Amino acid sequence: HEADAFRTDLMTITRFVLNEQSKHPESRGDFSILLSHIVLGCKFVCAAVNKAGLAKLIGLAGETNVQGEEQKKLDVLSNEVFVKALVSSGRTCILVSEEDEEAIIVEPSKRGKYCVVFDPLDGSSNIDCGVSIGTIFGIYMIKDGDDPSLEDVLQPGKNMLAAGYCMYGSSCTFVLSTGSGVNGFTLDPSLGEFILTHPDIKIPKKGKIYSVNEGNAKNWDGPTAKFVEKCKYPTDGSSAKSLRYIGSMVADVHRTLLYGGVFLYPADKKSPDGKLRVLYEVFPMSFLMEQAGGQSFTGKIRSLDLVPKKIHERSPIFLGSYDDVEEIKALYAAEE
Ligand code: AHM
Ligand code: MG
Repeated sequence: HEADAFRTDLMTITRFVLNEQSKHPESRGDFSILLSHIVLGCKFVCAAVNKAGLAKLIGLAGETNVQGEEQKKLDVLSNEVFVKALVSSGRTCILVSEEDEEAIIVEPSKRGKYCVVFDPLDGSSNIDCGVSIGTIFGIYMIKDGDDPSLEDVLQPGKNMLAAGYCMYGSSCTFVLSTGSGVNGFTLDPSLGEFILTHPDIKIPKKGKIYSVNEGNAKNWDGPTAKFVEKCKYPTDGSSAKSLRYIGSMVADVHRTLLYGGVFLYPADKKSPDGKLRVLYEVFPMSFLMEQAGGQSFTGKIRSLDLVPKKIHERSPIFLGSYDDVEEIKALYAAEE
């Protein structure tokens, strides 16, 4: 039986990626190697997050990161682990991390053809109270192999080869797309391996949940305000949506992917570009959403069509179930 097969014929993430790779005879395994280093980083962070309360790892590191936020020890640690894991893979040439103001150009002897953009530990406000946090990443391929430059990462999200996230929640879940669907893996702590538990994830076409920081409502623009009003007081006879908001993008997007609905971090009068960062938050999550059959919209265009000018650029984002995002698009179109 299928259930039995699952239990005794374990599809680890390594086996899964090697299988995918064998469909491309020209591939030399570089992507699998890169991914195994990302997975190692996630396992390390998962262990650190689980021990944080005990080990007193949490608390201020006494530094301020590039966005002027207080940096927690776990953020610093996670960033160091990912940078070292990515450089030592020998498969990367340029790295952009939320925690580093400048892009990291990998030294020539350790260079490969991949560019990785990542947020090593997202959801910083949830660290100290033990609520879900996560790592987000996106992968591009360098244009000119010998000379990595910022241009290699200042590309629209649709040029990404792969994207994913790891959620450190009630279980540790790794969600990945290499451009042919979305698959979810759960860490079996006794094996130290991610096992395929959510094959070919598809987001419901329409959802019953909306997810937004409503504390910002007084500063929203017309279409965002109208959409949220419609979620609460639908005028088409449908039932009202439920509100769920964790304040960790990975957890809010993960729930949206599995249960359907919409997650939004819109523009507001105080932050006309919203809060979330294009390269390592908006793009990877938009890539996954589209691969799962959903949509992602900036309020103006398809999110993956954005062309970032700066590595830490921000953008408003509306993502989730296809039909729900259609409604948001219609409200913005009516505004024009
Ligand atoms: P961070 O990089 O400081 O962790 O901020 C990003 C997080 C996202 O995970 C989340 O979606 C958002 O900030 C929540 O913001 P807010 O607290 O304004 O609702
Ligand atoms: Mg972040």
